[in-house]
Amino acid sequence: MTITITAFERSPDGGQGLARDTRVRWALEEAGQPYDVRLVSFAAMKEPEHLARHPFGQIPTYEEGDLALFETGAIVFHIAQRHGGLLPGDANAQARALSWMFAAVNTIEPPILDLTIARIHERDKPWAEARLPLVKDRIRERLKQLSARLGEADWLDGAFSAGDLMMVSVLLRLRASGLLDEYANLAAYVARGEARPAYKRAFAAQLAINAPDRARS
Ligand code: GTB
Repeated sequence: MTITITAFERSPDGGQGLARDTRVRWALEEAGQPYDVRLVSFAAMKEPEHLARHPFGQIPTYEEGDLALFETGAIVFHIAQRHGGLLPGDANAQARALSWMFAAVNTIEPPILDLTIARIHERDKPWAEARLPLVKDRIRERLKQLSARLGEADWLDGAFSAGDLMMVSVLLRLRASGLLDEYANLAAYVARGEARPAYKRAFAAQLAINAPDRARS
């Protein structure tokens, strides 16, 4: 059955792979599943046709036959359950991978999003500059804990899993801030994720849409 995902017609990041379709593409590449992409404009995302797929008018979405999904955590988990390559065989290890997926979107991603909000959406507020150190320290607190747990390991719990895919995808957004580089093992962890052939294919696919000139060179 054909899998179709949605992605930005033009991502604001110009192809840096930061929009969340990249993590879905990555999961599909790890699972060896071909997929089609329906590109949507910001205006089209708020139209009834897209809202039927995504109640919040966002990307990415996932369609397969009569199944339509939204939320990247749910989409990646669905792909991981249906196909090999993203979850361990042991039931307890699977449950732990799910914990890491939730940790990525529920514990690590919120303070990172707060930094985007502070830097971009609230930058004109009179208190924006004063708030920034607090926002960064909240991120540091989580990174310190995550760094301690990862230690010298390659991945969070044994072999690479959907938990790592989600965590690396979330941490990637921090690179420009410099915060990731304060934790050498986390920076190396993210680089390890990016070095995976499946990630490279996912990145190249979104780059071909968002910066076709760079993708060709
Ligand atoms: N919780 C949802 C999920 O995980 O699926 C969040 C989905 C989401 O935030 N989607 C964003 C969206 O559709 C795109 S990824 N935004 C449009 C809207 O809400 O109207 C967020 C994103 C966008 C752009 C960049 N960038 O350019 O750097 C990075 C991340």
